[in-house]
This record gives sequence, structure tokens and C-alpha cells, in this order.
Amino acid sequence: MANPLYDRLIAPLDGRASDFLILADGRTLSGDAFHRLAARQAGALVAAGLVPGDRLAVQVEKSPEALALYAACVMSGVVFLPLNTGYKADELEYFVSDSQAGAVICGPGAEETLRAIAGSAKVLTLAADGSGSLSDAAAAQPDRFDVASRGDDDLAALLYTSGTTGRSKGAMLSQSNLLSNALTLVEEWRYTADDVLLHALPIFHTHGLFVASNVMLAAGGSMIFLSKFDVDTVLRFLPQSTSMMGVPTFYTRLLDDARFDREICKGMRLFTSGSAPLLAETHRAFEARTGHRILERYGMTETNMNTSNPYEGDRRAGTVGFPLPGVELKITDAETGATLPDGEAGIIEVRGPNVFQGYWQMPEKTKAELREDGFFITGDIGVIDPDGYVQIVGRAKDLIISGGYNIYPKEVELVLDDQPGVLESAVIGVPHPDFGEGVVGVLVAEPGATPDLDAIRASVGEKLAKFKQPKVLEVVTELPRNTMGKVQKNMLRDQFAEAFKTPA
Ligand code: MCA
Ligand code: AMP
Repeated sequence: MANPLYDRLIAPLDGRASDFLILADGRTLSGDAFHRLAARQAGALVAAGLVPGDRLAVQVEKSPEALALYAACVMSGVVFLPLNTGYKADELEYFVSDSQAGAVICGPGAEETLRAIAGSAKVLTLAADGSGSLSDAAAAQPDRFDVASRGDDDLAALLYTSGTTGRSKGAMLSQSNLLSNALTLVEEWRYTADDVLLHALPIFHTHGLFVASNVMLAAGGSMIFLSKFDVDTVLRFLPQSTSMMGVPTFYTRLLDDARFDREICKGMRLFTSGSAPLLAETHRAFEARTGHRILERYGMTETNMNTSNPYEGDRRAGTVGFPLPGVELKITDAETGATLPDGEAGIIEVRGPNVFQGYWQMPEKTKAELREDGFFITGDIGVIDPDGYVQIVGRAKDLIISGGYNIYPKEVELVLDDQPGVLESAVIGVPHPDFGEGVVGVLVAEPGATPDLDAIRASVGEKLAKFKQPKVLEVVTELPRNTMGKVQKNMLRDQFAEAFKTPA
């Protein structure tokens, strides 16, 4: 019986006595202990009635048990659907119903909310300390599990990514999408069983889950598994680590701390960055401080990783490097889809074993973004330089990336437009010193009305995850529009460019 992801990533943990996870409080978990934990959880999922192909929605704090749930899904053939811990009830309701999840695992604090929205889906709990009804159920299960047979094209995960219309789309990722990319990255970035990855990313998105965890599973290394990114804790563990993966905010925050220096990075061999653009200035400051050149790479939820700067060779600031082995990348004209010559800016399209299977139950959206010949239209604007390095120069999609999290303005605008006294709104991203981009909401009042901004903040706070909420609200008399009536967000971005400028 085959199960490629299990066979290659999880099975090697069985019987492994060495540490797989090292926690901030000094506790460690061997590979074998992790394997047994996942096996018990897999038993609990089956006991809860889940069968291969069913979706398991998971909104829990980062912990070894939370990561083990991913492994448990791989073992049982259940499709893993991780959710940002910041999502509120309205957001969750959509994910659970759209995916027709067979069960939901949530933190104890969210149990009541989820029971109310989960419909017929079973609800189990998992707290940050590993306790909860899931763990109770798992404790009653044996620590061996009869692993489900799965093929390369079977779905392993469903990850929701927001859409330009405000409706999130579930990206269907197969066993081989995930496995092929993990194996490629291990090779490209030279990960081995000797590596210790400082893992401070959340595990509900591609970066922390697949890029970081799958790569370390495939390499047979270990992870210093931190519940979140915190500068003090990261500085404490850097001397025991060989590598770290981060979003640019991690690196700017480290550079803001004088304790972060060459000495503390002595044992490190690789820092990678992605999920958002790394400023060339950060790249240079990082090298000047530590002697390390950050390796920047580019990916998406739909594709895992597409390009990477070279491990050996010139890691060029302001570029995302070359297409990974097996990944084809071309730059196309947005209107015609024709391939453009190198040096011209256009839409980045990618094809390869990493490219997803389509959007969950959205054939029209799949057709619009995934060409019949297998090329995926990323919506990022790029250019290939004379040496073959890919540079991302913009986005054709109306998307804000804040601290590595994506925010589709439409989703926020729909909530703002609904507020009392608001006629219409436009949501933009402008430079933010910590998050790269920060969200600004621009409102137009209904005639004669004065919108109550505090009440609006409170209402938005109930409906949207914190990172999506505008950090600044501005009221204007009208939105700038072009002759077609389309809001000219560029003009708004210029007008509010200094919204997050730190006072001198
Ligand atoms: C926290 N806040 C944010 C963000 N994070 N606001 C906007 N954008 C954010 N990213 C809010 C907090 O709720 C808080 O609000 C205030 O901002 C400051 O919080 P702080 O304590 O500074 O935040 P933090 O908890 O330290 O988190 C910042 C973070 C975190 C460490 C940068 O956002 C993070 O881990 N980002 C990584 C995201 C990631 O993994 N992306 C990968 C997606 P208040 O003060 O009002 O309470 S996968 C992907 O993109 C593709 C596939 C790829 O290529 O990797
Ligand atoms: P997500 O929807 O969370 O998968 O985010 C994917 C998007 O993040 C891509 O389409 C890019 O716009 C952006 N992204 C990821 N890595 C980079 C990078 N290194 N530089 C610039 N943008 C990036």
C-alpha cells in the first residue's frame, strides 16, 4: 500500500530516537514520539468518522500536537485544511461550509462558536498545551496506525487563499504537489539530517507548513519549534540553529535589535526569505551585519515554491532567483497571454509538478487562472533579467501583503461599505515600517452623515481577522475615478503614502 507523502516524509520518524522538535521551554520530542502521537490522532480521526478524502478544518495554536495533526491527516488520507488563528466567526463559517468539512478541530475558546457554525461537522478541541477533546480521543487509540493508501494525485491539503472578488478559494494540493516541491527544496537549499531549523512561522500557511516543515521532514533534520516569532526567543535559539526561514518582517525586526550580530549567527548556514518582497536595503543591511546573504525565493499557496536564488552563486537582492528544477516560468502579456521576450515586464506564469489541482468546487475560477496546458497565471508582474534572474516588479491582482499575510481589499471593502454612514470605500496598502505594507481604509460618507470611526473599527474588529483590519481609516469627499468609473487606487496610495511614516 502506497502513500507517497507518508512513505517519504512521515515514515522515517518511526523509531527515530533523536529529537525532531525542540520547544522554547526546553522540552523535546523525538521523531518516534511524534510518529506515535500522529498515529493516535489518526486513530481518533477515523473514530470520529472521517474517511480518506474528507476535509478536516483545523484552527489551533501552534504546538507539536498541531503539527502532528497534519501528519495524522497524511496517515489517514484525510485532507488537511489549516486556518489562520486570527479568523473570526464569519470568516470561519465560510471555510467550514464551503469545504464541507467532516470535522473541525479548534481551540477550547472557540468551541462554542464553531459548534454554532459547523453544521453536521464534528467539533473537537486542541489547546496550545496539547490538551482537549482531540487529545482525549487520541489517548484511547493505539500508537500504531494502518496507513491509508493514497496516490500521487490524491488531495493532501486544501488551503484557502483570498480572491479579488472577496470570496476565498480553496487551493487543492495533491500528494505529489507537496512532495515534489519539498524534495526539490531539500536539494536546492542543501538541507540534511544535521540541520536544525529555527521555526518561528505560523503553520497554517504554505511557508511554515510546507516550505519549512515538509522540507525538514524530508531532510530528516530537527526544528526549534517556537509558538510565534518573538525577537528575544529567536535570539536565544539562534546559536543552536543552522537555518531559519522567515518573512521580511522577521529580518527587519532582527536588524532593529543590536544583539543580532555576526557572532550570534556563527552556526547558521542559511537564512531564507519569502511571502513578501524583501527590500534590497534589508538584504544589504543583513549582509553587512551578519556576513550572510539572505536567500530570497518566490511562491504561492497554489504552487508552493516557484523560484529561488541560488544556494551557491550570486543571491541577488531585489530578485527571486531562477525557476526551480522542474518548474517552467514565462512572462506573458496580460491581455493576449502571448509570451514576452526577456527583459519585458508581464504576468508571471508557471507550470510544473508543484502547480495545484484547481480551486475547490470553482471550475470557472480554475479555468480563468489555470490554463489547459498547465500554466498557472500567478497575477504577479515580473521580468526576467539578462542573467535569467526573475524580478517581481508589481501585482496585477489587487492584493496587499502585510507582514507576509495576504489581504484582498475587496473583502475589507465589503465590510466597510456595510457600515452606517458609509457610502463607499477603497482599501489600499501603503508602506509600513514593520509590515512592509499596512492597510488603510478610505471612506466616503453618505450625504449628510458623519461615520463614527470608533464604531466602525469595533464592527470591523468583530468580522475580520486582526491583520486584515485597516490600521488607519480616512474619510474623503469622493474617491478618484478614471473615465471608466474605476477607482484609481494609485492616486489614493500616493495621497496616503505617509500614513505609517514614523515621526522623526
Ligand atoms: C500581526 N498584526 C498584523 C500582522 N501580524 N497586522 C498586519 N499584518 C500582520 N502580518 C497585528 C497584531 O494583531 C497587532 O495588533 C499588531 O499588528 C502588532 O502585532 P505584533 O505583536 O507586532 O505582531 P506579531 O504577533 O509579532 O506578528 C507579526 C508577524 C506575523 C511575526 C510578522 O504576522 C507573522 O508571523 N507573519 C508571517 C506570515 C506568514 O507566515 N505568511 C506566509 C503565507 P494590535 O496591536 O492592534 O493588537 S504563505 C505565502 O505567502 C506564500 C506561499 C509564500 O511565498 O510563502
Ligand atoms: P499567498 O497567496 O499567501 O500564497 O501569497 C502569494 C503571493 O505572495 C505571491 O503571489 C506574491 O505576490 C507574494 N510573494 C511570495 N514570495 C514573494 C517574494 N519573495 N517577493 C515578492 N512577493 C512574494
